[in-house]
Amino acid sequence: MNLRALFRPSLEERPGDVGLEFGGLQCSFGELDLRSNRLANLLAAEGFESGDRIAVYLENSIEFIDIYLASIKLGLLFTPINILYRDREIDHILRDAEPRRLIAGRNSPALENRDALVAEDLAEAARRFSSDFTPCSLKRASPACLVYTSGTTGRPKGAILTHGNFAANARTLIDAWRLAPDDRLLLALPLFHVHGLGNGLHTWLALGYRTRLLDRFRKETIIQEFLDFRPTVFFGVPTMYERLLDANPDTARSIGQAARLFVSGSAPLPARTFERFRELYGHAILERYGMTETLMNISNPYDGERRPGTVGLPLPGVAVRLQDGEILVKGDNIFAGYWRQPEATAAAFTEDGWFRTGDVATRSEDGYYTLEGRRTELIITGGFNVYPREIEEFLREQPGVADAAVIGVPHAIKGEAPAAFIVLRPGATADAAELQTRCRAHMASFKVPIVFTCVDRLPRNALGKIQRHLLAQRSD
Ligand code: MLC
Ligand code: AMP
Repeated sequence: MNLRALFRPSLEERPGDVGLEFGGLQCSFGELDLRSNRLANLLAAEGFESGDRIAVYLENSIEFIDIYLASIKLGLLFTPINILYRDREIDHILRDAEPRRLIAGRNSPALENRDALVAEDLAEAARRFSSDFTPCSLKRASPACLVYTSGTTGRPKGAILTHGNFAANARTLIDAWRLAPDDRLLLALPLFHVHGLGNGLHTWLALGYRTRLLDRFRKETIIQEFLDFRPTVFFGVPTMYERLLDANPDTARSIGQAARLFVSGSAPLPARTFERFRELYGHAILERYGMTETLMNISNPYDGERRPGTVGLPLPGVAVRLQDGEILVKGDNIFAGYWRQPEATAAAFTEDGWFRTGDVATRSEDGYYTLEGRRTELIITGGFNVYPREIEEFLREQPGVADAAVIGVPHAIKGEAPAAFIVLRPGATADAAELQTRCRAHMASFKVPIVFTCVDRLPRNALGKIQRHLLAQRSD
């Protein structure tokens, strides 16, 4: 199955139905289909051919969806870029993916000093193109997306996700979570990550359930969006659920009565948040576990016990096993490899084809998995991933800085946040505000350390590796 076939029940079979609400506008499936046909014709005229990468730096919007659907029709590798990324991070992806073009929103920082197509201009220009388009033929193994993950080596790697990967994931979730055409989805996740794209957008287009897409999650207005739209289904990261705990009890109960299912993932959901949410909203949040490279692997059951602190049981179609505590997975959901990185790809799989997730877990006697940690030093803040090394490398390039280490420290709302330890050059003085400003200018805001601590030297072991656990003790 490919994504065009997956989306056929809505785009082609229910053209007259309103499928999407966005910013006060409504859009039918037929309109979405025709808009993306026009855009596909335009992009073909721009020289795009099957197999080309199309880099997209764009907020959630109808234009985002148009480009995505056009990309599928043309057989391109859709390459989304996190819109919180700044020059350094964007340039790395552009250099690595070598897209035919970058598309960015008007007023976006990605347009500065870059030759990019402006999404709003494209939407306007596409109106002059034909709404007939003959899509290219696609196979299960055809690549659909190139999604950059924060790399252990400090630089993000592109994960190649195929049509078959995404289709398998969407169908598995639809069955496991009983998603149905008469559900209503409030989609506040960014579409540039697989959580919003693979779980949100794909199940929407597979089922044709009414979806309200938000340009982004805003803590100030999210409760009102719930009251106004009355979704039955919501997918979120734990930080979103923390924010939802601010609702007053009557409001929360009313939202809970309209809803059927709340799902959490991308970062650990604290058991306390699970309990408080249940008290307020009357729902046991269903926690699941996934990864860019694998899409969804393990999930608490829809029927049956949703056990707080665990990520549940292997999803149907996903084989899971533990090797020395590490979770290994196999299934149609597992990606095709890292873009132009055969060695990293080979290292990510065992000889008999199991993908090494790098996550460490235990399994209860009745089969529930609990994530205990990670093999690498990944920090997850608000559901966004940060590798310390990337920030450390940047800090070491700054004048006056001799050495730097970054660790994750507990944060009440974001789960974790990065904190930096700095060793200054002889004679240099520390200016935490200045370092923070420099970080802000060059990296996504969620990567900027929340505190900078000066130390005489970093604790290192005999091999020269930073002993982060010792730093963690110092930050208590
Ligand atoms: C956050 N910000 C955004 C933004 N989201 N800016 C523009 N567009 C967005 N979509 C910025 C804010 O402006 C602010 O910047 C900072 O981020 C934090 O904002 P906040 O108001 O404090 O946000 P908060 O209420 O805490 O919510 C943050 C959040 C965000 C939950 C909206 O963390 C988020 O979108 N997380 C989702 C991450 C995600 O989708 N992960 C999936 C990865 S896939 P400033 O400059 O003021 O600091 C994966 C696999 C799997 O992991 O298993 O799913
Ligand atoms: P990403 O690289 O952005 O795809 O992030 C994937 C990582 O997020 C996984 O390897 C896990 O470490 C983490 N993750 C995803 N879901 C959960 C969860 N429910 N609980 C804890 N960690 C999670």
